Amino acid sequence: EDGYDFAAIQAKWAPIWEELEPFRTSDPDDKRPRKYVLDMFPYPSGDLHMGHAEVYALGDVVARYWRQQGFNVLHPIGWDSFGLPAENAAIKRGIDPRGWTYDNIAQQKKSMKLYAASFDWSRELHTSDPEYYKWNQWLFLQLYKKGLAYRKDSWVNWDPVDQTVLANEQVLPDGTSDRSGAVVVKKKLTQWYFKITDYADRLLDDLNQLEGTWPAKVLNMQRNWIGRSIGADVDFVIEDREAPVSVFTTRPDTLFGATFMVVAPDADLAAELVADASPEVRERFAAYLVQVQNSTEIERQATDREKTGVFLERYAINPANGERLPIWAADYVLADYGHGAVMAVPAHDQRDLDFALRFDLPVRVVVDTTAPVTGIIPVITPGMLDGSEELPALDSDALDPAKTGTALTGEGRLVNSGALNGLTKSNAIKRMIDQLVADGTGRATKNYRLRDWLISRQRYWGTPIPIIHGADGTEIPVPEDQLPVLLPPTDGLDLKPKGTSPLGGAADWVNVANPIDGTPAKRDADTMDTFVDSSWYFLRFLNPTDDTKAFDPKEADKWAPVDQYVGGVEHAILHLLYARFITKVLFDLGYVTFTEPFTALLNQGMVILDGAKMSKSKGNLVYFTEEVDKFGVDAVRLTMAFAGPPEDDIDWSDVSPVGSAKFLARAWRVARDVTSAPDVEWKTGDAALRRVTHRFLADAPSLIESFKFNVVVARMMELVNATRKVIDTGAGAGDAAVREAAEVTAMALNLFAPYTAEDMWERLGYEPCVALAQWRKADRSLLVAESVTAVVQVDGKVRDRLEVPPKISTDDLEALARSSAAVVRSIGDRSIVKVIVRAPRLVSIVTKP
Ligand code: ANZ
Repeated sequence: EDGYDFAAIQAKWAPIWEELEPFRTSDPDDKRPRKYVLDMFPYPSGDLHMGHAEVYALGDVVARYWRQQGFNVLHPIGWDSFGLPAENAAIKRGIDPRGWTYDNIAQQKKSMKLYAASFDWSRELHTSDPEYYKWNQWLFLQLYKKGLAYRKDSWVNWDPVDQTVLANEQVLPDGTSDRSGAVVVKKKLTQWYFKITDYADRLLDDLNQLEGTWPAKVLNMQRNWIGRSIGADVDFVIEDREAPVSVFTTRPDTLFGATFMVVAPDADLAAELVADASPEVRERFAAYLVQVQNSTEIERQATDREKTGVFLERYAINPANGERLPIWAADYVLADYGHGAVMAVPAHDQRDLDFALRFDLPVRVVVDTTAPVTGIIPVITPGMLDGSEELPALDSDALDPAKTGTALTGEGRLVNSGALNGLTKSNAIKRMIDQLVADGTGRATKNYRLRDWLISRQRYWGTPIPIIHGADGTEIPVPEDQLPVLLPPTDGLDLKPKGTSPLGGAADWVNVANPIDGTPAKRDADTMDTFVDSSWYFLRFLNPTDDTKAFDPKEADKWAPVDQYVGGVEHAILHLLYARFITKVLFDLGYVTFTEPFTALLNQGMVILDGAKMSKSKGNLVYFTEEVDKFGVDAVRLTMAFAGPPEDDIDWSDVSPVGSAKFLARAWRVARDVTSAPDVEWKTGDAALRRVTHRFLADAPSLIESFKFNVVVARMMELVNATRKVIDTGAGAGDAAVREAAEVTAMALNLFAPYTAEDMWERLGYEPCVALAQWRKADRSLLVAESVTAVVQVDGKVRDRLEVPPKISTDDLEALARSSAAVVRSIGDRSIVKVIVRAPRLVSIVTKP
């Protein structure tokens, strides 16, 4: 009874909350304003880890806070339960991925409940349930109908040993697989894509709406990923070829400086152009292509790598001046960006210059970067103006890219460029585009780094793609009333990756009658990228058991978009981009009335140990259950909040769950010691303690809203110390201010340490749940400062600062100032001619000798 026992407190309150369900958001007539707080849902691999402990502690502060501010808060949770780890575990142990997944969910759920995040468990969902993935299939069909889901052949990274497609991230810098060690090759496969590139402009422009509520870092990462370039397409006539070849350039102003053309060796164009070359060149090209296909995109774009390439024995005609330009194939040009071909301007592009110097190709300067562009000579000394010093001579060698090896990329004025001569870069770009348009040889265009989203996977544990392939090659969407297309059981299936989907081996499943004419047909055997599942899950939480629609647009109007999204920065690009894309598609289809899914985003840092990311292989794992067993849920949660700004990494070796536990015990003992009754007369209490309490009440909300959780915890520690002082050495445990402080502590501790808070709340004489108690309003009259600083000046110089009551009278303040030792000393034997008093802040004394 006497001591703080976190285990007993947890054991007492967990079942009570389970029964009361205080966080269920279900009353349709609730008139309070709404907040949708969402934490990124977990992938159920094993038990919860410390990263989960952090995100669910921090997201819960926000959810609990808005509830106490009078909002109807939706705070759901579910499981992102399709994916590779389950499948790999299943292959390794010869078990069903279902069993592995749902066992892990059961374990995580148990831990999550113990961890007491304030979730509405009635809305729990699993993306691997047919009730959920049916709607992935529905979503796919909506995109398909709009022409936003399509199939195409594309080059993928292929691991010939594991017989599987690899993501770019799985290919090591030396070109081998991080799984099997085999040299990764490129293979052309037919894959499903979502046409996210159609939304590139909107995905980029709408980021402006998120300025200030999303971390600047994430906005930048999204902008770079989309990577919009403004420029022009220029058409080059190719000798002995009917159709011209277009290139994309951001610098059409440099067209007169183009001295050769480069095409990507792995583009179809290269193969076509080389076909007429000499046998020796054809052979050289073939060998080069193999080498190129064994390198990654990152390697190909590395600037420190010696340039390689093959001359194709073909020529292009420069549309600006009719010059013949040799055409080369080189791997620094990528097949799937722009048109897979570039006009090379070595004087002004470093990659082109490196290439030109390596293969002895001409370099022609067409922008004089020493020329002033604003009409003002940039570097000038007074001596140059009066003629005593000579104007610096231009060292043309020092600027010649062919000699320095450095391309001239800066601003300047055009030279060697016919009608463009003398123009600045931006004017020359405009003039050149006008000319190209007039000649019919080019046009202004935009290009994006963003590629279409490859969504098909040749794996088992995912959502089957709802398409049937007719014998004649037609694609027939599965009629919506036949959804879901259920995953077949794993019995008899070989799940081992082999480049074709394991589902293809389920004969009963894959062979179907064509829904149109009954002829034999086959189901598409690929499954969807699990990022499809998580691209719209925030909408499914609104009515997760509705089997008639993916989500209810009326509920979406009420709740969405998500007011506060919380999760790791590792999802800064793909997940957020995909969710933003799908939201815009749903907007265009008329299902939602907003275009951005997450109004505000909080990224928490990582939990690390001794400065390093935790990982099994490094052996530096801190286990969630061990920490919770040792220190208690509340101490772990409080430690997460107290560790520092949420976006910083938390080094678990630097923080002190022991210290957190001690503070919690201290707070708890305050509630235990209170002897006054709940209906005590507040105004009678210790005035100084009341001021601390009300200042906390006034300050905490804006601190929470700006995510300064650590500061709020520090202020609570201050409050508890002040309370203890009054109990032990002041008015005592029966004082009204002590009760008030204890109640405020319990109420605020609910944000960080819900078990301790609930137990305090009960000891203070209240029914559960403290989480539903409303945030007390600060009594503003108690916030007035006790003293202000008055400045005393003598002849304009500050001579003293006095702490005075804010309501001090003019006369009293003048008297105080005149009696200040520092003032008396500075006046000396001079006489005072004037005293100006502006109570309570200023006294100004003017003297004369
Ligand atoms: C001529 C030129 C002259 C260029 C100059 C740049 C500077 P961003 O900004 O990334 O869009 N390029 C075009 N397609 C390419 C491809 N498939 N692979 C590699 N490089 C490609 O870059 C656009 C520039 O990258 C284009 O402008 C083109 O080189 C090159 F002084 O054209 B530029």
